[in-house]
Amino acid sequence: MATRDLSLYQPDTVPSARGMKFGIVVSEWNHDITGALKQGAVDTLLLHGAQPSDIRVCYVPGSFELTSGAQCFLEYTDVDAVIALGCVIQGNTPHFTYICQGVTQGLTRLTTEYNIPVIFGVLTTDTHQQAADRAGGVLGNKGVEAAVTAIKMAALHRDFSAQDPSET
Ligand code: DLZ
Repeated sequence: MATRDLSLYQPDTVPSARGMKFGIVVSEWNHDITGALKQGAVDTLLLHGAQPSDIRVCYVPGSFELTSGAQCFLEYTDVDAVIALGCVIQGNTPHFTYICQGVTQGLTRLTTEYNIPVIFGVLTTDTHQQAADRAGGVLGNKGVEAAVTAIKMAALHRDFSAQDPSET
């Protein structure tokens, strides 16, 4: 099995997150995993300059509800990006497929409808061990990757929205 930390990145390639606002929506299902993802995301946002008061976390029952939780941030707050964190583990029924399809399509729809980055930080694995490996284990922490992606996308949106159209 590969043991490369997939979350390794060059910190100096990440823009400053100072002044950016983030919403993090966390699924309670498989909470040992999603709690670790949340910790990785929060630590990473802080490391890159986000203020604790600019990071708001909310919880939803399962990954299927991540879309609705993300929509609350987009509709009722002025976040620069939303990070959706969940963990869906394959069982013996097609439930896995329906949840994964639902949340993927839901988050994709939101990010285009609101034109605000919504980051997909959902682990979709066959086993609990595979999830643990990616939630602070030997393969890194998907929450870290989601936070880095959120900062980069928020910076991209800020750059474009600050541009004078006559100068492009
Ligand atoms: C029902 C269910 C099952 C079987 N498995 C998971 C899972 O592995 N990960 C997860 O985040 N949520 C799971 N859920 C709950 C659904 O996401 C959702 O909360 C319920 O179907 C209610 O809409």
